[in-house]
Amino acid sequence: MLPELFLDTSSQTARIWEENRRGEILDLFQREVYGYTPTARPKLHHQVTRQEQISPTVQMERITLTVGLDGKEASFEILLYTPVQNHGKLPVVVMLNPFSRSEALDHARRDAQHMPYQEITAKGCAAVYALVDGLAKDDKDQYHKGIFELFPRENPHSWGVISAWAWGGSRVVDYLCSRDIFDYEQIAVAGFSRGGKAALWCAAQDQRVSMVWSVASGCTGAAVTRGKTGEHVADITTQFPHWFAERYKAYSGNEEALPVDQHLLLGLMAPRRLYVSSSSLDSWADPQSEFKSLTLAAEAYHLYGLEAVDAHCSFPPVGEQIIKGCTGYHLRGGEHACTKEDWELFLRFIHRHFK
Ligand code: GTR
Repeated sequence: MLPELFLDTSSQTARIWEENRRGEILDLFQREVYGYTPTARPKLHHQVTRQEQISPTVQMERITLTVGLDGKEASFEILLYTPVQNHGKLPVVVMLNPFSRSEALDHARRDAQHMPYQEITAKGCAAVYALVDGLAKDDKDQYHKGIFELFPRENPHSWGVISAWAWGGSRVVDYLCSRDIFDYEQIAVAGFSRGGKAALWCAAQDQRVSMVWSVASGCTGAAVTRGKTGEHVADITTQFPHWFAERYKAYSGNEEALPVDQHLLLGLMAPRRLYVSSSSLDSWADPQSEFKSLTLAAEAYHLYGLEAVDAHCSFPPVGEQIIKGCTGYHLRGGEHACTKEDWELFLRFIHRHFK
């Protein structure tokens, strides 16, 4: 049995959702799954380390974002791509990239499957490639350097590395909101795989994010945990003990006891825009369970009288995109990856919703 959006069926309104239930669900995800995000707001500084026009149409800035608290600091880099010709405020797509720095930069150099800035800027948007592993390395023995020196893990409900990357996404939003070239109402956050988990968790907590895209985020990302194929809580917490609150391990082989499931995480996006995509051969992530989660999240959108991909939509064939109201989905043919085809389909969704 999946947990319900509301415990009390007689009180299902957008007001009660916003004032009450939404916060309860968010708290459960913090306490039991991702851990509590620190509430202190350290000072954020930025330094532009490089600025160049990298093509006839694209300007690139390399920026270091640094946070400081009690004499300690942690930094990460972002690559910001803007169209050379730009009229008016720019919508932005932020891609959280938690993979190792050289791998991430290599992707960027190859015109990145992970961040095709030419195509994004050609659509009149800015693109940000956020190298959030600067805050916390994806390594169970090394992760505690960086942001965890400012905010250590102290108890079984303390934050883990997925939360730290998500927190980095919010610091990127802070930075964007300090520059008047961006449209603060049109900020999308995206991520692939472990980055997709972080993107969803960032958007769930930070309502300045107006659109989220998770690519093949799978277990503890978009996919409902109960009944999914492939990766389970036991696998993910054993292989990546640093990703979540320590408490999450208690649900290994005991998923039914979780007070939440991932469709509720997707529901936390309502009434904002939500896009999920999967790869057809990715049984570890489980496309069917990602799609199911999205259709169940529709209930939160319906509270606002908004349309969303719901139980009336069937699981699409490979290559087909479904967009219904505020949410969308596609299933790309192939392996676990984030490809140009994924971006093309997502850019259609952006085009529909951003100016
Ligand atoms: C796998 C992990 C998945 C997914 C993936 C990735 O090893 O089990 O949950 O995050 O890595 O990030 O590529």
